[in-house]
Amino acid sequence: MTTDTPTRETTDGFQLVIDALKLNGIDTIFALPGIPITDFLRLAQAGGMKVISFRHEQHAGNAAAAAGYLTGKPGICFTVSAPGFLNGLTALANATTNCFPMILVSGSSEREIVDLQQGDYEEMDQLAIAKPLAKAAFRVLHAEDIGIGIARAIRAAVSGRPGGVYLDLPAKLFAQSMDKEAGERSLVQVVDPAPRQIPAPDAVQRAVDLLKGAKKPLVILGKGAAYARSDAAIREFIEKTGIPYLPMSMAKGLLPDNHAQSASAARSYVLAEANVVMLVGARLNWLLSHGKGKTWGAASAKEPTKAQFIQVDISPTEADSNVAVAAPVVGDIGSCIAALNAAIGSGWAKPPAEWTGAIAERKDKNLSKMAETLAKDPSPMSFQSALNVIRNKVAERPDAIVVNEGANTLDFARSIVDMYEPRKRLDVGTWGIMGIGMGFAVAAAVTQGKPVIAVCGDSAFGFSGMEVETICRYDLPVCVVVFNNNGIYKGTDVNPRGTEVAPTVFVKDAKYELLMQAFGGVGVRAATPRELAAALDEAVASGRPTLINAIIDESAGTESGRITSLNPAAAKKKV
Ligand code: ADP
Ligand code: TZD
Ligand code: MG
Repeated sequence: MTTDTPTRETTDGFQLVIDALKLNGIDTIFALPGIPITDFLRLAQAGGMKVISFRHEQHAGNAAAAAGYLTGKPGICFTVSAPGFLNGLTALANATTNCFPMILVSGSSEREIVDLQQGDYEEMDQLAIAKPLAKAAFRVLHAEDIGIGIARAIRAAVSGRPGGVYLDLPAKLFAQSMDKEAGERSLVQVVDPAPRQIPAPDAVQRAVDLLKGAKKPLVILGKGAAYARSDAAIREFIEKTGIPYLPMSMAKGLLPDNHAQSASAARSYVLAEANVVMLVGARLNWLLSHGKGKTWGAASAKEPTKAQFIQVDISPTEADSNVAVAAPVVGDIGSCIAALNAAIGSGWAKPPAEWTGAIAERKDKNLSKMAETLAKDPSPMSFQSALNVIRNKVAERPDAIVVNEGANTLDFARSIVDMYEPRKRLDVGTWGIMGIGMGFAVAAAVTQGKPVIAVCGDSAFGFSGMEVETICRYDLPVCVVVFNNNGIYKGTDVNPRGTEVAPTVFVKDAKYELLMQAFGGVGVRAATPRELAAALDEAVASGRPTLINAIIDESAGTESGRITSLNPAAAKKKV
């Protein structure tokens, strides 16, 4: 005997994850397939999501992190368990370090087996491993909790100080089924995922009072300020107050680098001389010499600067991290800058002409020195003569996104290649990490739909070079320019024993351009600025995946680029 029970429609874990992401406006996934992610990615693609599949999880993760920074929505990366998860973890940790919002979602083995350590396929207690490297880490065990789990992950990634979030999804979860209507009801659309945080009026007033009397004020804009997307308010503040500013590398272009108040070309002077410094979305970490030492005009390395600090940041614990902060302003940068603009009012006196005049004088001197260097045309190319080509292209196409990694290739590009629009420069960030190149380039091309110019040292490029296949597969408008100086920092190191080559030296005259050709893209060797300019023009105009092998003088670099002082042996040798 059979009883006819009405068949109710069901849904499952796969579908619920897709529905939960879509409900929250997430339309792109960066990933690398394998059990149980393969089916998930197929279904996501069939469901209308953009799925970008990589050759190594680290680059999928880096792409998610860059997408998070560029869009303000968490970038999503899916990996398989244990080794796939571990490969993605570097990107998650790097995102957290840089305050980029991303979610690393990894499939995982069954809890019962993992917890008894019975040796499951790709067994690993991933949640425990991810926790110290992520802003937050969650696991979902039941299909009905997928909605709330994804909501929690999104909110954790983008609210307050953004960061990397890990979401552990055991393989069994994907196959769990539940009633379709109940499933739909279980989904959560996150309301106001990154709520504004209004600064206290007395904190704003304290900051304004300090700025008002300052003889030598300076504003430092960091990538937090770029991320905050308060470009107009920040520009209004800078122009209304007349205070000179310094952009940190990823804040370049937040105001155009040729802005009259930019003090970039007088960086050492303003850091050593400023008496009131306002940090906006920038930490006083190693990139700013911790606010101590000769960089800041102090007598010795450990001595803090005499300057007083105002720090505008969403994280209340950032103030006093390295030196005393006289006026912390805690809140989101948009709200803080709006409050500061209001508090300043109309009768604001601009900084003394002595200060701005002294800066202008140094700027002029340094800029004309740079112009002289850029005008030279040595053979083989110097970093500067090659970067002058990139500089001209970005001036012509300010909408292009520049990705930058390497040591000398990074340091020279940062000062030579001016940026004109916000969030157009992506680089090695807080860790100075190599290997972000192709992941960041893919994310920039996919999410912004603009030309991407990835300026990479030959060593740096090697970390993610296989992703040129990904760039060709998706036919992305990415032009990779490999600064080929035959090695790490330079190609001239010699092994004193005369056996194998020195550890920093690569195969001489390597034909990197063939890598792009291998997958159907354009590969060009460029030995002169003219050849480089022609290839770059063509690449940007055509939008075709291109790799330019730019031949740089192998003896031109310095060890560790501009951070030689952090490298005790090299600093001693003064190389
Ligand atoms: P940089 O390397 O450019 O100096 P950092 O990464 O050191 O920049 O600093 C970024 C800072 O910006 C972090 O302290 C972070 O808390 C802060 N931040 C990020 N987003 C916001 C925001 N929307 N509002 C306020 N502060 C923010
Ligand atoms: N590994 C990782 C992940 N990050 C790092 N920063 C390093 C190693 C050490 N490192 C640097 O700090 S720069 C660099 C390495 C290996 C490469 C420099 O060589 P390059 O650039 O060819 O990329 P230049 O132009 O030759 O200086
Ligand atoms: Mg090199």
